[in-house]
Amino acid sequence: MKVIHTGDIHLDSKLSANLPKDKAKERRDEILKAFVSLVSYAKENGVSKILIAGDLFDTRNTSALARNTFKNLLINNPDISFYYLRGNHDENTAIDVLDDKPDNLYLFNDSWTGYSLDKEDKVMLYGVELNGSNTENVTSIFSPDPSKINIVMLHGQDTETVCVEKAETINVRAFKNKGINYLALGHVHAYKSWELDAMGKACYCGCLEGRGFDETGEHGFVVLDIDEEKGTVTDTFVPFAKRHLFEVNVDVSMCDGTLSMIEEVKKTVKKENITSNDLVKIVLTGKVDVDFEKDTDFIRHTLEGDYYFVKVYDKTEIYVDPKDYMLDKSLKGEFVRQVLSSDEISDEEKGEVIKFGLNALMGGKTTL
Ligand SMILES: [Mn+2]
Repeated sequence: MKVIHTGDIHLDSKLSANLPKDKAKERRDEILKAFVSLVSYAKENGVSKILIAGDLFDTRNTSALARNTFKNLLINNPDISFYYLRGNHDENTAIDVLDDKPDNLYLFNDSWTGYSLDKEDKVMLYGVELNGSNTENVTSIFSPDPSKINIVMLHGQDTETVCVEKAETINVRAFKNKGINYLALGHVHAYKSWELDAMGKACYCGCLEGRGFDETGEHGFVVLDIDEEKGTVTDTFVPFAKRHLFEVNVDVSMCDGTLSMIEEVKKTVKKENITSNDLVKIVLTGKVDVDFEKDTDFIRHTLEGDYYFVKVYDKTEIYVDPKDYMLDKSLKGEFVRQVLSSDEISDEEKGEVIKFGLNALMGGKTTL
């Protein structure tokens, strides 16, 4: 039996943090298309069950397009069973399809629910939707039949992976030695798989498509090949994302202006395996002179034809050599010396303050 483990699809994500309106809409459509393609993959590859480990939708306000697409995928694929465990982003979105819930949609609630995945009851799927009050004792009361193949689905943050977003915590260690063959987890958006104990594995399937630059790397889903006779579960990650996100640091300390920065950026970016379908965030780093000429818009405009989306983020620091101003008796010298010796301005801010101050003293235009 073949089973897909997916999750964190976040249909209808706004995606407006980086992308302009038209591209955000295009990416939203691509994420929905990725889910449609996943179901086609299941059909073409003899996968009869799809486990959705939470966060199918991004917010409570889902579009009619996303809701209807999900519902029609269920109706049009009666031979595939969908097991949908709601995550912290799903809220009541599943209820939209519940009025006339298709027979092949299986849901979970805040106490343990078990489904038999095969006719002989050899393969079991268990899941519980975690919330503030049940998280503590769900593990202690859980004891599956060790003679069966046991898959457990949960959505939450394992105690060993750092994640910024708030979610229910899963003490993965407490699931050790309980006869679990595969712990299908959702919430962490990067694929991660590790040994749960001597017999089982734990795995975050990650999201289908990266959305922001905190979701770089490969994305896809996991296919479980379950041998009911031998009692084994083999898990394989299937890369599936149409586009990838890259964050590339470029040290421009040795550059002498915008044009040479572009050369340096191109040289650095070339070392990565980035295609024209991808989204790239260039982070300029290093130390540059006060009067260094740089135009990040020009860098972006030069590169943007080569990729789906380019963002240039300037993290360079301004280098000021106090020796250059030590003997300078002018107002400029006095200003630089005062800023450098100030306890009220942080070292990181000093460069910027000097840059704007000198610019103003020299009669240049200053935009804060
Ligand atoms: Mn998520």
